[in-house]
Amino acid sequence: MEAHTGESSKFALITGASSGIGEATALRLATEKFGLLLTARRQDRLESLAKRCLELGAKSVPVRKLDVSDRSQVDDFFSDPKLLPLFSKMHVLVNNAGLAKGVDKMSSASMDDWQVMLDTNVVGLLAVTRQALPHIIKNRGHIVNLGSVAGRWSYPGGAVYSATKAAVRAVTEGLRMDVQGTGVRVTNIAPGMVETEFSDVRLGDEAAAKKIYEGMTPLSAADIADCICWSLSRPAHVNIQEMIVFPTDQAGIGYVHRG
Ligand code: NDP
Ligand code: 8X3
Repeated sequence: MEAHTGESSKFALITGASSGIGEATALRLATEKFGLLLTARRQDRLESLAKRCLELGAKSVPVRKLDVSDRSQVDDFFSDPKLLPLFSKMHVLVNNAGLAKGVDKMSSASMDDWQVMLDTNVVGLLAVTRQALPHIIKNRGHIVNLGSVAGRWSYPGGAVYSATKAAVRAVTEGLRMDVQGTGVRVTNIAPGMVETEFSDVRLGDEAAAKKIYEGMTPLSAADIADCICWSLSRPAHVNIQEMIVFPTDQAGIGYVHRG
């Protein structure tokens, strides 16, 4: 492990750290002695996660309530004088906060759900990235964006979620070009089915969410945290541009083997 691991002076900012992939990434980076700045809307969850991260070896784990879809919250967060010393040490930004809402086809889907997905997955990611960039550039850091296989292949009932993740992929690609020469790395992680709270949030029905993973072995949040941390730990001259990761039981979107 080289580059951005094992150095106590380095900070990672993770959005959407209160659950799933964000939480697993925090735990994983804690074992590598990162300082962590954990954000999400559910602050109580962040506080208990911070305790676990400290037990695992994280150097310092401040937490902040942050709704990435609220532009003024993002602006206030990045201009908080208490956080400025951390931003100046920020080497890693994990743009993980995101969600899907609904599975209805476009003729009957909710415009409100579309707005929430666009505001969170696209505008929220852009707002955080724009504010973080000067610090990341100064530190020759690394931005990891959570895309999805949905950003490459759309599916019925998933058009708008897929559009948001296609946008994440496009932004990742363009940003990599915009920062060329600064030493900054930009990575798109594109998972298939990962069992987290994602399907609960999408369907609003715990039993229906459980059924999605019935009879197959999905990826775990820890599997994706591994991919993120592996990308971060490559030497400074190696940029993992994109990682597409499916569970073995999922050959493609809609092609799931259930034993
Ligand atoms: P979870 O629902 O378990 O976690 C989502 C996280 O995002 C939570 O911590 C939630 O925190 C946070 N979040 C949601 N909306 C906001 C917001 N407006 N502001 C700040 N934080 C927010 O799902 P996953 O861990 O699976 O999802 C993480 C990322 O991975 C998402 O971008 C998702 O699209 C992507 N992904 C997930 C896949 C899967 O199958 N699970 C596959 C491919 C990609 P809180 O509610 O406390 O704000
Ligand atoms: C989540 C994966 O296939 O449910 O990004 O859209 S999928």
